[in-house]
Amino acid sequence: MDRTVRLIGAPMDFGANRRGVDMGPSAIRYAGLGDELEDAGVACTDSGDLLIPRAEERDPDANPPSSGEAKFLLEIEDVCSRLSEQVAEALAEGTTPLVLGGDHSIAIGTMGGSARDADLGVIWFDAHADINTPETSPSGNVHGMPLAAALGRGIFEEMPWAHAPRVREESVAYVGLRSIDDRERDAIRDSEMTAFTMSDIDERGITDVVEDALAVATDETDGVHVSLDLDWLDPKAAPGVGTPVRGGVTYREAHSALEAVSEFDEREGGLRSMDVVEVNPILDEHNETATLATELTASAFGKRIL
Ligand code: HAR
Ligand code: MN
Ligand code: MN
Ligand code: MN
Repeated sequence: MDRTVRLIGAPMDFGANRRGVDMGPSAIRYAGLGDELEDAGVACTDSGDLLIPRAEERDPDANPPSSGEAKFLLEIEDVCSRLSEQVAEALAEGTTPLVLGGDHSIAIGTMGGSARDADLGVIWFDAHADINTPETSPSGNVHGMPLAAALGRGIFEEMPWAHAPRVREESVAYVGLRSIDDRERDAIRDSEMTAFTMSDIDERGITDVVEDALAVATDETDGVHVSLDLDWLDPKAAPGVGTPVRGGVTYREAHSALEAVSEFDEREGGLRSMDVVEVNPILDEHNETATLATELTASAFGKRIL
């Protein structure tokens, strides 16, 4: 396939509690992402990193009262608005945007840009549901909110930079959930989203689950956004993340899942954008998690053993 992937670095950690994910884009590039993608048979260009202020210079609580308890929401709005422009531009130029995080709040910008001119399905590979709103969040950390933002839930409905009207609940599928807040559980149950937990993967196997998730995300959409949070994996495979949760997918399951994404894409097309988030080099061991992020991304874009 003639595809050019455009890397966009978003070294932002405003959405997370623990510092360090701002180094994710460097660590992932250093692990050889460009070469891996070329091995996968796609061309690769790099737009470099978005310029992001240091958290030390900012006040997490400088938000207008209308934004509730979400920390650094003004900064996140600024970064995600700029990211959304770059993602839309990459697509308009015929390339596939691949955004390197950064914490998961950057996905607000990626989905916003990717859904600007298309009905967008979403596959959310994550231990967490990321469906809190500023009203429900137990932490105030926006990396626990990006799906709620894109779907325009709660006060995000009033925030055009966050709400992506062309992402519909029916087109969102979670894969691998295992850490959900009570109010998130209620939100998922009351929604049209599809959620596959780790138990579903235990019972049915990863390939079947991912096929179903792809069916959800491609039904009556123009393309799919894949959001890969590295804490989706078991911490044994991916130690370099800020919020590890035991009982995640294995190295092999993760590869199978992303290979299934690319096989589907080869058959039917539709992989429109991707982000790779929550790699924390400070907590990592010898850049293992960044290397894994790189390998999994290459699998998603078609790298095969044989
Ligand atoms: N649900 C918790 C909260 O809202 C923890 C959230 C997030 N951590 C992540 N997201 N890494 O995937 O604070
Ligand atoms: Mn997440
Ligand atoms: Mn997570
Ligand atoms: Mn909506």
